[in-house]
Amino acid sequence: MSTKPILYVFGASVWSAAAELAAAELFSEGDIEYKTVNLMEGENFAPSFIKKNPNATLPTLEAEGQFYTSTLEVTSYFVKKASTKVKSANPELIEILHADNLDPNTALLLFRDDDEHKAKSELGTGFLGGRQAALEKYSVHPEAEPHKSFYDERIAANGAFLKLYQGKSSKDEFFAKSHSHFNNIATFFKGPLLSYLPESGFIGGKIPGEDDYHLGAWLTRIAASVGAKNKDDAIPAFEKGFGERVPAKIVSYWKAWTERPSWIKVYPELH
Ligand SMILES: N[C@@H](CCC(=O)N[C@@H](CS)C(=O)NCC(=O)O)C(=O)O
Ligand SMILES: *[C@@H]1O[C@H](CO)[C@@H](O)[C@H](O)[C@H]1NC(C)=O
Repeated sequence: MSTKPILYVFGASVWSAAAELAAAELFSEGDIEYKTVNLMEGENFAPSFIKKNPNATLPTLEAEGQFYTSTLEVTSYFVKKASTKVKSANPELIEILHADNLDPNTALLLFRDDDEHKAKSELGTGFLGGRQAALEKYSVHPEAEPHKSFYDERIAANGAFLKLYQGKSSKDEFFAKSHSHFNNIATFFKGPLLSYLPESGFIGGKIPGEDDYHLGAWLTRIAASVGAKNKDDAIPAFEKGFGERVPAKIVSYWKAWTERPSWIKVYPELH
């Protein structure tokens, strides 16, 4: 790459981890500059960041005077620029993994009953509260003016979710939504996912391809959201969470990823 690209990341972000896996697989330490955008503190809502990515999401890549504003755009750019050739993405699988019904961020924040609400309360109120404070702070900056509808929408949506987490609104509807989200993930995990997975190695073959960066990050977040704390307790956590023996293809895929230096680098902790 002619000039050094800047990858905007956050340690606990699932999609930023997908881009980081790609970067670690395809480039050497020092080829890319990393800048942290603290999502817990809503730094992504700074008007200066919205200028880079109008959706205010991570990952974001700044390279050769351009901004790449989604996970797929970022990983595709990396794959195109890398000297190692890897299998490019299957658009169908990418669309599935990024669809709302399997959203890994919702997987982390959902709660299906009062016990789960209680267990996630600190995480939820911390994250949503940090975002709300940032939205309110940034929305009154002079540079925020052109983005008024951006801030209004997010203040309303994030504010409603925060109220729910704080126990200030009825939780019944969210319990139901959480059940259905959890079931969508369990269903995909036990069924359709298997049709994309190889018997061994990666979708990309012996080494991860572009799909694998997305799926590796998605699967790691799902492991974390069913309670896994490290690579070794993920399979039992899936089993407990989804109530069935974990398919051999998933066991093999999990092992393949978690042995790789890239995964070990990106995941000092599961998230
Ligand atoms: N479809 C987007 C989703 C990215 C996304 O949701 N990123 C999360 C972190 S994993 C984020 O930045 N959330 C901040 C926000 O939505 O305010 C992509 O593929 O890049
Ligand atoms: C923002 O997100 C929407 C919905 O996910 C997407 O269609 C659009 O392309 C995104 N815009 C940018 C600049 O990434």
